[in-house]
Amino acid sequence: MSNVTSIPNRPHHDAIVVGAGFAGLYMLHKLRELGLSAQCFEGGDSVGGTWYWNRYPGARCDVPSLEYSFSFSDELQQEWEWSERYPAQPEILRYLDHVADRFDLRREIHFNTWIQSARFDPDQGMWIVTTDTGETATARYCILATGALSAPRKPDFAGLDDFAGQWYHTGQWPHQPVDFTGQRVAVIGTGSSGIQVAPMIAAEAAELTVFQRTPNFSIPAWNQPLPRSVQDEWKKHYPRHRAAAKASRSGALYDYSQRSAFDMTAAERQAELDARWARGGANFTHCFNDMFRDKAANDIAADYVRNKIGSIVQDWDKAALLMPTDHAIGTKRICVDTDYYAMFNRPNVTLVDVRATPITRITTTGIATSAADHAFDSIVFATGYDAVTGSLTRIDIIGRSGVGLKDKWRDGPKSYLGIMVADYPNLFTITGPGSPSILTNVVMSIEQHVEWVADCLGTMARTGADLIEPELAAEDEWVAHVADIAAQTLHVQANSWYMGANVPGKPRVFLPYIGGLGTYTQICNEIARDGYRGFVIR
Ligand code: NA7
Repeated sequence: MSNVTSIPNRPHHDAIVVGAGFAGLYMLHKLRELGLSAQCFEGGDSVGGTWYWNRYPGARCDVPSLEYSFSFSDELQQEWEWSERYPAQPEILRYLDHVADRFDLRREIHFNTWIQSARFDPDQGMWIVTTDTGETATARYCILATGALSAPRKPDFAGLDDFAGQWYHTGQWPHQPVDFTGQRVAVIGTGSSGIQVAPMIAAEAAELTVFQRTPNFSIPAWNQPLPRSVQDEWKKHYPRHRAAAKASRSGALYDYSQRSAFDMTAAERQAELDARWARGGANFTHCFNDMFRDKAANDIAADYVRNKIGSIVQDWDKAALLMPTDHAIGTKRICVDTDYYAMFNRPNVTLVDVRATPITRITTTGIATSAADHAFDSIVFATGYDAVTGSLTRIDIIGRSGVGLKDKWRDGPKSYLGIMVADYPNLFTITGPGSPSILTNVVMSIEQHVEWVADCLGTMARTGADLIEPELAAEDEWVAHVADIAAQTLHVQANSWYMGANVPGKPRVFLPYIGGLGTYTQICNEIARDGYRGFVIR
């Protein structure tokens, strides 16, 4: 890619792709199939996206390996061997490296390069992007494959610069292994990342202190080596399994109960919950079909998990602190763990309730709360992400009328189908806000989006069109629909990152589409079949 100082009359590329994780890699592959030239920009020095950055000990996907993988190439899904029920970060990264090599995608990726701005030039009908390395590139289409959980929330604690020890964010973990042996370590945050990293550190460090503001519900993973027979069976029936996953709510073959909690006897409910706990994983939250609409049904499952916490954690005060009571189970992202609750039985693990005694500052020697000073050698921030929108709004994106996307989204993201934004022609967001994205097995959602975008670009090429943009009315209608269906669930009552509640000042809007991947896919396909209803194509 050469530096472009003056903008040529025609685009340098047909498409610019931002990000080389699951979404960017598949997008590049599809663009090549369409015969379109593409340049991908990636901030890391290799592919992987979220799985490139999240290298913390214990990082593991909570969707089973056989499902959290591409389905677009049968050769790929047949040849790749998964080793565990749930894939650990290094294995996912190896898989994505393999995908990049197998489909020869690296030659179109510009690594170590962050996109700083993207501006649509209405006169030339092209996107002009600038990078942190001072380059400019132009393209007809700009495709943001920037990830939903890829903008880490920078720890905003006073005094951090004064800390004499080492500190880490789970989402920006060093490439070299970190040795906590003999150290006093703090973990701040008890979402999925904190719950995964803490038991690993507890096993290594002299002392671990977990700073918890809000307890989360966590279900055991019961992770294990993947039996040969299971892998073979899946590979034999992949087409059937994939079709079922794509038509499902979550893009994964969970066992969705068809029964209301109140159509079951107490004994049946207990048996259902026992079976789901024994099986482990996120499937637990699909135990009743009214789980997310009826608080009383949800309470039954939540009580079950609270009782489990009480039975695992020996110290009653700790157990009580670990029991979530402020939200319905599953309305904040459910966590899936290995030995998280049992870890609190170790003599070297302490739990600090920072809801009762907030962190006031980081000191040179550790962490000060309103109640005490704690000394540490290392601090691990597992404090999460500016989810779904953060990776988009940190780029200065300017549309046709000169309005920044950040300004347009001041009161919450507005997008048609989570794919395109009115006034931002030829700009596509893969798994953007208003699409099922993070509520699903995101690889299936990514494939659906990439294929829809590729079909759209193919149609445009065939018909000689070179500009597509959603109508404002279609966008408004979609945004209202996304909000309406979310309002029918308990999810909107939780202070979750789904709601933007974890980022101070972020508007409280339920970010993903909760109608399910299968339904969403049907809607997208109908819209395309209707001549891209709600879009203007020129
Ligand atoms: P999450 O789920 O957003 O968790 C972040 C945690 O950090 C959560 O427990 C927060 O408490 C806590 N937090 C954030 N800021 C603070 C401050 N200032 N003080 C104390 N505690 C704080 O992020 P994860 O990385 O764990 O997981 C993100 C997703 O990645 C996950 O859901 C999976 O989909 C994969 P809070 O709940 O806000 O009180």
